[in-house]
Amino acid sequence: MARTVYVLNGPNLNLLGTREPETYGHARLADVERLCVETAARYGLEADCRQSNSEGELIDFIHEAHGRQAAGIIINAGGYSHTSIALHDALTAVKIPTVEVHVSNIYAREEFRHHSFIARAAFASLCGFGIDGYRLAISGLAARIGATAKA
Ligand code: CA2
Repeated sequence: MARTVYVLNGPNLNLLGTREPETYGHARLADVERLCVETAARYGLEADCRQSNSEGELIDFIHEAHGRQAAGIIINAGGYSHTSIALHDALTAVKIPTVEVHVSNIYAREEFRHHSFIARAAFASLCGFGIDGYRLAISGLAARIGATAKA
């Protein structure tokens, strides 16, 4: 069974924990990635975490996930969530079970954040749980693909 879960973080998420703590909290991207690695391991999965500020590189990561027969994708596409048909198309093309995550509650924020192109290509979306959303997303993905928690 495929075991690798790609955890993709998009533009500006490398700044997590350094600015706007009232919106994004105090945890840093390194904390997110540690949480993902630990959560994935509970289900016998391996989290391969990537961050890019470039739309094209995020698309390349999605293609790479396909090439490596990844078990799933967790994606926070940041601002590209609201603009990128290209990311939507890449996720739709590879047909890998995908969960969308947002740290903040995008529906409690500006109108322009209320629509996500990623949501249409994902089987689930989570927002507003802070970085715990990544843990919940991996647990939900594990349930979806039949990966059970190890003792
Ligand atoms: O809530 C989320 O996770 C977002 O995907 C974050 C994006 C935003 O454009 C989306 O609407 C919602 C922005 C990421 C910027 O991250 C920063 C973190 C700390 C300081 C500055 C930016």
